[in-house]
Amino acid sequence: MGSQSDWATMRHAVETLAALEIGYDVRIVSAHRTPDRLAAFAKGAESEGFQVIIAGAGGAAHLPGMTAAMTPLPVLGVPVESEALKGLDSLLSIVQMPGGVPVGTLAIGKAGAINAALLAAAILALADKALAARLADYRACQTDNVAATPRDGA
Ligand code: RP5
Repeated sequence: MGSQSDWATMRHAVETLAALEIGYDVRIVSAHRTPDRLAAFAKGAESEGFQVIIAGAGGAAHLPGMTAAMTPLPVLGVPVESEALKGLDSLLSIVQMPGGVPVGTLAIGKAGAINAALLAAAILALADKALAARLADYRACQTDNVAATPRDGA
């Protein structure tokens, strides 16, 4: 993520990865404040053993796109909700990549963070049957937890 301030959103991605027993590593890497750290991370991610990168950032959110420019790994971008523009700035910064350098862009905020983890899980599950089974369980559990009728105070 681009900043400590993104953690309140990005922790939802981490919690989802943990629930699915997927190994992860969490780092603050700012495209603007720590550009050298970004280049070192993105260029070395594949050889470090990463398989999918989830990059969350807000405002002028260049982290996902710059990461994608420097790695062959799939990059999933999470637009963090910004105070000034409610994350629309983040979304547009991340989603509108030029053809040739893709970032899989998720929804703004918590839903996007959760879905980035689930999408990463789906990618990894293509080559991991045990993970595919855990992901299927997660989805089934989610379905079971949707009540047929609403309750007061729920
Ligand atoms: C972006 O700027 C970060 O991803 C964060 O969402 C935003 C604001 O950062 P802080 O000023 O809160 O550190 O680079």
